[in-house]
Amino acid sequence: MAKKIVAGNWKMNKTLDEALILVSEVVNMVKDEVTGDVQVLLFPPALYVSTLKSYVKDAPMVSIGVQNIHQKASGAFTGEISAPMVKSLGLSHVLIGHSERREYFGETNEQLAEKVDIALANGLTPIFCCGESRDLRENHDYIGFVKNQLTESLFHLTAEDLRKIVIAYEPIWAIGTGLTASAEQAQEMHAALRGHLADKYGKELAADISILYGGSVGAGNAAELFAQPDVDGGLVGGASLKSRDFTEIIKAR
Ligand code: G2H
Repeated sequence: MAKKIVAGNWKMNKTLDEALILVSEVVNMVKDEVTGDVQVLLFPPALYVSTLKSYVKDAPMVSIGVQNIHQKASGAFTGEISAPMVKSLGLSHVLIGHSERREYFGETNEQLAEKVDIALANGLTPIFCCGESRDLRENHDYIGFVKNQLTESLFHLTAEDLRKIVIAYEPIWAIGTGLTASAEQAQEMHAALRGHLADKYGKELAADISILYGGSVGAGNAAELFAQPDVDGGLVGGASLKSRDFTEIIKAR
């Protein structure tokens, strides 16, 4: 059975003071209002993770991660952060292959396979992001395209390692646009991806992989999306910057 996860991707938003207010509010609301089995992940800007980590220590449901890592362990890569650095902070999760990284920083499936490997080698859980553009959705084999993202970046893994991956399906046309995939569109892709995992790794393992939906998830649409049988939670951008909205989304899982 796949674990329920709601993750907040803060992207490049919030000053430190604003981040401290947001994390405090989220932790308090989660402690007061969220019951049951759900993992809450926060992905603030990397500059803040050490500070923010101490704010979540009393909320076992909440963990902090980073939005990206470099594929090498160390070296002359100005401005980058590595998996061993993230591990050394005691953090557990990393976003890999968000569409904004793919689009603005030219990250390829091959490079993302290396990032997945170094994350796993350092005990980090990759949240592997995938998804198609609007053109692909309207004119091409969009399901085949997203399946191929998994094939090229994940299918070299052993079953034991694949089990440690979380997948986030984020149709690019729905990211930050206010357009959300309908619950049916999300379910169609999630079921196809789970089937793709099952073909390679077996049904049982595929059923245990959390597949999150991302793309304009909000307090108003989360419940319907999360009610789909193959949607195991969400990766939330804009709405994760508002503590009340984010908490309502967590409660909807
Ligand atoms: C997709 C999502 C979070 P938003 O990028 O990763 O952002 O919810 O703002 O569409």
